[in-house]
Amino acid sequence: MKFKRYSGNPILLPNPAHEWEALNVFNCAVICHNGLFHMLYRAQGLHYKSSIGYAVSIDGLNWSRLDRPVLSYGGEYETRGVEDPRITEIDGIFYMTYTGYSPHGTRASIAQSTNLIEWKKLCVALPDEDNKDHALFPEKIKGRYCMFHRRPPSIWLCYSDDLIHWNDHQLVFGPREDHWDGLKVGISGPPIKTPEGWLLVYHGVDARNVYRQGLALLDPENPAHVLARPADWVMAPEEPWEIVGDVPNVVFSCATLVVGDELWIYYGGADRVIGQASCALDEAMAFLKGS
Ligand code: BMA
Repeated sequence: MKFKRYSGNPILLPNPAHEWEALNVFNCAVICHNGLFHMLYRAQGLHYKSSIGYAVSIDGLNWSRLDRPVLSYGGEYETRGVEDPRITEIDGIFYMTYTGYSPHGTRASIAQSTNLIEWKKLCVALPDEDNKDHALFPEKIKGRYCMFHRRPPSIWLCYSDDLIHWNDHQLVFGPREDHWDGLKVGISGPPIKTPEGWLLVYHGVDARNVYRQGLALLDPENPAHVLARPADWVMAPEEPWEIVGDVPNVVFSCATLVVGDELWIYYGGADRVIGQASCALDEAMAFLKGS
């Protein structure tokens, strides 16, 4: 099973008219709300500091963007940028998990919004460690908030009562030696709840630094327990703009969503542009169950 790319890819390009997004637009979150697709995307100017831009769409393929970032870097843990947004709606509030980058390293940070444009920074969720690739589950599990994160080279999760203090860390899964995901793994977009369990799209990095996308299925009650993880990937860099860009050979997603009976992802191509790809949801589930 492989993801199919939208024929009009890439769907978003750097915009030389705006300094802050002149060089690269790439890893983005996308969420459907009130009949519109909302995108929060990572943008870089020539200084390589990232901020987060906003775009809106009726069909998820043709986008209009704001002329200014909606989240900018600032504060001790993000002096070098805010990166790789992922969005989860919980009880009517939107939470953006993003990476704060500074001389301290990378920090798993959270902001919140009620309208997807005005964002308030909430906390550095894991202040004492280099961490990234974190995303909230869309609902509480056994009464607590749950969040994926990445302690290199593996995917972890943890729990919280208040979204600020996080504990009970558990390993979900790590790299598989000599595979496409042999060096590092991290989640892509937030997980999707299905009757069979949590459907997770994740990225794997191999020994040649190629970033691909894969699928996993996790226990609905205890998502640290892996129910299925097929051996093969579902998407690898193939298009010229996925192979050549700012960082070569990268398809990197921060957005997983269900649209009708399809599973959609949005992804950064070679850390320079944004693309969309999809598959039938029942094909993804059959691929997981057959593994
Ligand atoms: C990862 C993240 C992503 C990036 C990828 C490839 O570590 O920093 O933002 O897309 O590397 O460069």
